[in-house]
Amino acid sequence: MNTPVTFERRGRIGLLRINNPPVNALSLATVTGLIEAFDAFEADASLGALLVHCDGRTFVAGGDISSFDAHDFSAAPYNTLLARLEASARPVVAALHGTALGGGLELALACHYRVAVPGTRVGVPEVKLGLLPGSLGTQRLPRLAGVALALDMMQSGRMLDARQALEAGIVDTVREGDALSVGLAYAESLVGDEVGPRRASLMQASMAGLAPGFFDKAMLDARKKPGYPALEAIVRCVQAAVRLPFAQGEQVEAEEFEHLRQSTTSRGLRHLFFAERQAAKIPGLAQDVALRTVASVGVVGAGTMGGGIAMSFANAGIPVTLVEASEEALKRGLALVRKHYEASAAKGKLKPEQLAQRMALLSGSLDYAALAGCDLVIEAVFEDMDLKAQVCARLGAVCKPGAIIATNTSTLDVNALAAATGRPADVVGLHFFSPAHVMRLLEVVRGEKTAPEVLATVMKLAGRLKKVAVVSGVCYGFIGNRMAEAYLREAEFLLLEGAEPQQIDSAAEALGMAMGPCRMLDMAGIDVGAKTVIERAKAGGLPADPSYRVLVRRLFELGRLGQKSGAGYYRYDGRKPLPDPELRNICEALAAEHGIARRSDINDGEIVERLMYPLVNEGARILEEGIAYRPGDVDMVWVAGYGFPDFRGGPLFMADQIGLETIVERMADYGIGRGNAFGYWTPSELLVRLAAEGKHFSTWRPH
Ligand code: T1G
Ligand code: NAD
Repeated sequence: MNTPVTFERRGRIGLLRINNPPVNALSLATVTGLIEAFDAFEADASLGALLVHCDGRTFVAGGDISSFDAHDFSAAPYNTLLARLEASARPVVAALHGTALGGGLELALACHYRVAVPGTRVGVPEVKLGLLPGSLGTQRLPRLAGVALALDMMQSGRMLDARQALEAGIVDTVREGDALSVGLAYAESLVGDEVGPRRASLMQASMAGLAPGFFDKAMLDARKKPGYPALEAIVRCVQAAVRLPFAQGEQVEAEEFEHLRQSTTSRGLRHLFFAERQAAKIPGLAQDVALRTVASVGVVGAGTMGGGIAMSFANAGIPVTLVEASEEALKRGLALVRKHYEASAAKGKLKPEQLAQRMALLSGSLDYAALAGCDLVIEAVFEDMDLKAQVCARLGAVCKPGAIIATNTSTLDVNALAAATGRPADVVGLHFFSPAHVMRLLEVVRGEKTAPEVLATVMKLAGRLKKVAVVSGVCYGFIGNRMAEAYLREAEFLLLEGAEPQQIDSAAEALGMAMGPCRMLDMAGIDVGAKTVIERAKAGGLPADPSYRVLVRRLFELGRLGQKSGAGYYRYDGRKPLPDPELRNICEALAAEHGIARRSDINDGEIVERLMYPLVNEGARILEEGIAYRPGDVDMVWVAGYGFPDFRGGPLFMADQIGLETIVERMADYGIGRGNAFGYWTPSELLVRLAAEGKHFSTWRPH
């Protein structure tokens, strides 16, 4: 087993070398190795300076996140080492390359000098894990880079590039070359010039140039995001850096860090950190499966989704051919794409030359033959089985051998569409989320005949599109929409029973949902929602419950299509949703029609339970059926595609915190209270078993 840290002499320089692939994370063994290496340096007085360098693709990218769950985790040994490093009477230099992040940047800040090679990025992204820098970063960074920038870096988690780090005083010089040579040369020059140590802890974190009330405003802003307590804690630590001696500031940081480390919020965000990376791994798929080239893409249908999908590829520098059914539709589609880009340019998110570049990557045609040379073709025509099967058959004939054919269907049978192409091995579902050029989630639907290399190719491609790809098996609605069905079903019943859209949405948003179910459907389009229910009814897939999602279908019949028609669950003043008494009338009529009792005692607690527990239960069914590989995949789908609060770790992680036993009990209560003729409140076998065994989704593994 390779030792993660070694120490050697390089002339007058001691070289402390870290080598813990893939990102030199600070595992326990690495910290132990660092301490031993520094002992060796201290023991050899003949050395003039110490260089801290990392092998591999990056300097230390932070503490080992997987170690933070350990109940006996402590940052103290590492922090003590950093204090010894800084106290060294001989200069200590850090040579930076790759991404020096979190505990890695804190290591560098404890050194006296920092040199970087071009391409280096530095940052303290702990806030993304619900944490704060726990190795004196909250005390040293404000002293080196100034209070305002340090606070911003810690609260945003954004990285600085080498030039910005130099301007900020975080690094002392940026030099071409490999980090080791640059570092050794710099250390040598310090020894040669007899330059002594320079300790950040002895510097002042000055408030110079900052407006009065700087911290009051920072604290007010932090409190606007109650789901992220780390933001407030960071303000308190930086205030300590300004107002208290270093050692007392260190104490404040240690207490805040430990409190956050044990918090459900941070555990949820840490869970998602690994869930996102695990989602990219497909069990049973060889690591070295040969990938197909994707250098040109075709999109059939330039509507809401087709346009956004084309933008996702153009944004990644991949040329796209859009094929439409009519000249008018093609023009409309391309004009909408240009409008989106112009809106980004107007916000300064896109330079004019970038806009021109991206539009130049897009071409349109009415002729399917224009797709013959594409490596990947994605169909995004209306959600109609017959139409899609026709389109897939044409693609099966037109696309070149080896091309991948994908469908963006939300709900239809991917295996049937694959069969329609006549080459099912080349077919996969690529379910983008609206707006496709914005939403990070990509559900990759694995058909029963999808070839391994097709799956591997699109998973890799997702990274180029900056998407989080999660694999789903074939079933109605895949992972996300299938769970959303249970969620939307209960939202509807709550409305028919007397709850108001604004009450339901504010209860969901108080939980942390980016948008409640009523506003979400109004934004996506009531027609889109209704059509999926109608299509499902046609395919005989609906429960035998005559009142099942009757409201969305009635709104569609009434032309209340949501935001785009000015009324849906709400009426709209522009984009502003306003309560609409007419909706209560519609609900009262439907409730009477279906014998549903109206109530006035529906509270937020009931709303959240009725929205979330069936959703969690459907997630459990999806796991036991093998539609999703891991609970983390289900959590990633909801966090990256449905605005589920990441600080709750996703619906299944949240369920573990609530307690599966409680969820099973509450579902039984609702089943009794509301009747369970259609099985809405029947917990899945997996949920019942885990609850009975006192287990959690987080420890569940497929057989
Ligand atoms: N701990 C453990 N594993 C880590 C890790 C970490 N800090 N960073 C990455 N990995 C694993 C990751 O799971 C994956 O594993 C592999 O490395 C490659 O990562 C005391 C408390 C560095 C920008 O938050 O942002 O320091 O899936 O796929 O896209 O104050 O990883 O291959 O098995 O993401 O090239 C602060 C987290 C920690 C940085 C590289 N640091 N990492 O991105 O590769 S808290 C962070 C990243 C801390 C101190 C506190 C990115 C990256 P596997 P990858 P990448
Ligand atoms: P849309 O109505 O906005 O666009 C569909 C486009 O397909 C239209 O422009 C139409 O002219 C074109 N078209 C129809 N027949 C065609 C043909 N034979 N050849 C070429 N083009 C043809 O619909 P949308 O919302 O973009 O949905 C498209 C697909 O994406 C559907 O399967 C839908 O379920 C799925 N989807 C939609 C959303 C969403 O939120 N809208 C999200 C995910 C997936």
